Amino acid sequence: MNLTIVEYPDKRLREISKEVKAFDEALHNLLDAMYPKMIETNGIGLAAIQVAQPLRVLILNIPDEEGNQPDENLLEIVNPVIIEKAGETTYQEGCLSVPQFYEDVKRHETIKINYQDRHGNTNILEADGLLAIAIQHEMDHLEGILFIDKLSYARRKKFEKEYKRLQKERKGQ
Ligand code: QAP
Ligand code: CO
Repeated sequence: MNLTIVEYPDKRLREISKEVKAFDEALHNLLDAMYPKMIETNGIGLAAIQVAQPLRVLILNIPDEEGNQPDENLLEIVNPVIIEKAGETTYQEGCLSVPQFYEDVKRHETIKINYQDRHGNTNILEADGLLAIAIQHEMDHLEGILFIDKLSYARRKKFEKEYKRLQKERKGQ
């Protein structure tokens, strides 16, 4: 499976992803292809819609204290639902689909989610810190929401201007 990252302003990023009902080889092939793509593009989180697959699937591998992302820290999350949330935290976010732009976004500080693994087994996960932020960011993708949608009007305008400049620079390369 050869995947490419879909980048803003591609409209496919606005699709609402569909619940996974078949925990089959096709799902496993997708997950198996998403992981190397995320690592090779220096990502810590990736939703399936970012590789043009509108399914409620996301993966995460939050770097450890040394900045490493060992394979055993990979989290595969299917059909997630937030069942509890508390607190507030701000973090300077980025996104593989919005390259080279970073801005502060407000999120819940801790969350509890219900989700399924690649085999359809149900799990509960309590998260805080960067993991909680990353899960919320990736779950937004399932609804067609990007972190830039959460910026103030002024910051969004600043983004649009800066992003156009960055795109021109990248084309010129
Ligand atoms: C989502 O983001 C996230 O602009 C994952 O040039 C963001 O992996 C979770 C990336 C913030 C928690 C906090 C972005 C790579 C990677 C770029 C990413 C870029 C190269 C973003
Ligand atoms: Co993203």
